[in-house]
Formats: sequence, C-alpha cells, structure tokens
Amino acid sequence: VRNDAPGDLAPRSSTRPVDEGAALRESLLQELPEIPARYLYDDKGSELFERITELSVYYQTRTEIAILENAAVDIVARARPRHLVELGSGAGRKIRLLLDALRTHGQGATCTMLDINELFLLQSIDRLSVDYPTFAFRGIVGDFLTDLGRLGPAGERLLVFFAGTVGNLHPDERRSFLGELAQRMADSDALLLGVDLVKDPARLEAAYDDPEGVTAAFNLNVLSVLNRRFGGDFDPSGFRHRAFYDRENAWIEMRLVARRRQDVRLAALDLGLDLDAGAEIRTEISCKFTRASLEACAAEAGLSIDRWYTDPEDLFALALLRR
Ligand code: AVJ
Repeated sequence: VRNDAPGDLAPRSSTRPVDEGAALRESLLQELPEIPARYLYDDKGSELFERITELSVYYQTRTEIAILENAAVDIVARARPRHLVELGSGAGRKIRLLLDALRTHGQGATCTMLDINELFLLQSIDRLSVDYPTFAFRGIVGDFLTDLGRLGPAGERLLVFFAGTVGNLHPDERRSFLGELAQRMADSDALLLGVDLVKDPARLEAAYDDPEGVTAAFNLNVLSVLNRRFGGDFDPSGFRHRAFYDRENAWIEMRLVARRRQDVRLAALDLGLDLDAGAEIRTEISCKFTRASLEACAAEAGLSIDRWYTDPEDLFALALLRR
C-alpha cells in the first residue's frame, strides 16, 4: 500500500496455503495443543487488543509511550535514520512520536509499516500520510516472521518493533528472527525493540486477566478465527480463559481450558480434537526480559545494546540495538 503508487499488497489467497494448515495441524497435535499467536489478530482480535491497551492493569502500552515521549529525540539523534521501518504497526500511534522527532530535526524521508492486519494498516497509512505529508509511507501486509526480505534496502534505517511483541516468539523462533533481522541490517541501521520486563508475578498475571474480561474475550476469539478459517466447530462457551506466569521460562502464558469433555473438528485440516474436561490449549506466550537477558539474546544475533531507555518503575524498556 503506498500513498503515491499502486500498492504491493501481499496476495490475499482465498485458500489458505497448505503449509499453513499443516503447521496449525501439527501445533494442535502436540502434547500441549497450541494455536500460533498470529491467529489472535483478526479484525475483532485487533480491536479487542486495542481495548486491552487502555485497561488500567495493562501498563505496557502507556509505559512504552511515556518512555518514547522522553526518548524520541535522543533515539533520532543517535540513529540519524533516513528511513523508519515499523514491524507489526498496530494503530500507528507510537511511530508518530518518532515522526515528530524526525520532522523537528528535518530528517527522515520514508516510513514503511509491516502488519498482518490489512484493515489496520490501510487506516494507519491513510491517517499518517495526511498528518506527515513530507514523508512517503509504504504498507506491507505480511508477517514479521517471514517477510523481513520485503522491507527494502538496508542502510540508514531505524527498524522499530514495539509493544514487547518480540516476546510472543518462542525462544528458538526469537533467536532465528533476531538473527535474520541482524543479518539484514547494515552498520548504519539500528533496531528499537520494546520489551516487557520481569517483575512481580502478581502484577504480570493481572495484566493478562482483567476483571472486565476483555483479555478473556481476546483469547476466546481465536476459536472463532479457527472456526471461520479452517471450518472448525469450536464452541467458545465450552472454554475459559487462563493466564499464568511461568517463572522458569520468564513468560506469561495464555491458555484456553475446556469446561467439559468435547470433540472438536477442523474440517479444512481433517483434524479431530477429543478434549477432556480441564484439557488446555496454549494460545500465546509473552516473554519478559531483564537488561541482562536481552543483552544475551542480542549478542547471540550479533547485536549489542547501544542505549537502554526505561521508566522510573522499571516496568518496560526500549532497547536501541546495533550491529
Ligand atoms: C501485543 C503481543 C505485546 O504480549 O502483552 C496482550 C498481546 N496478549 N494481552 C502482549 C497481549 C494478552 C501483547 N503483545
């Protein structure tokens, strides 16, 4: 999607590629059945996540924005980017803080946004193009796990990956993602990575199980996504939301727990799931970091922390990483 030329939208295939179905099938047949987190973000899921970001218990979004408000000028002065590239753009609010800093310092030329949700991407690009007419915006409908090759040439870029979404990746996925990203970076590129920090487990668990049940609805919505996309007959009322902090892995897990015995079919995957009462399906992990653990992840990918921006309560951090 360009604001000045016919878009380069990823082909929206009507039939899901077989490998996607096969991967989901394999994931559901594991000892602990798992639904990859990307299925959480259909239009309804993305809308529910936007509501989550406004919940008082979900401190991450407002904290990251506050850090960015204080750090944007320093980040831009250090990275001196001509190009912004945002992975997983959501509603485009945070990128504005960097665009403002770039505009003030007369820098920056293009802004590329990669997001899996076409609707959100189109809306963000439209709004940003009006508000920042001196920048050229480009939207790419894709997945940050597989489409890093479509982000354009390396050099003088500030790549941003906000919200702690890097924490959604399993450690082995995260290793290969950061490794691939680092390989595609030039020495004049920088990566700004938002990470949620290790803290009191009660505070973490509260952020993923709000009393209003918005997170529960977000989690349960994934069953409707699977029903629609893979001809499933999940009954969402037959499951309840569960979120807990796994200290050993330093990650929050979201799971769906079967309230009763039920047989579920996913016709497009030729798959049947016989679930006993109490059976669990994992739907997301959200890894939590310390500066040291992030330093180690970055080093494995060949990156180092150039700057570490955090808030007074050490709830969240933005790390500026370079080769
Ligand atoms: C958008 C992946 C960063 O892991 O905190 C919010 C998603 N899941 N509440 C997170 C989420 C449950 C969020 N990320």
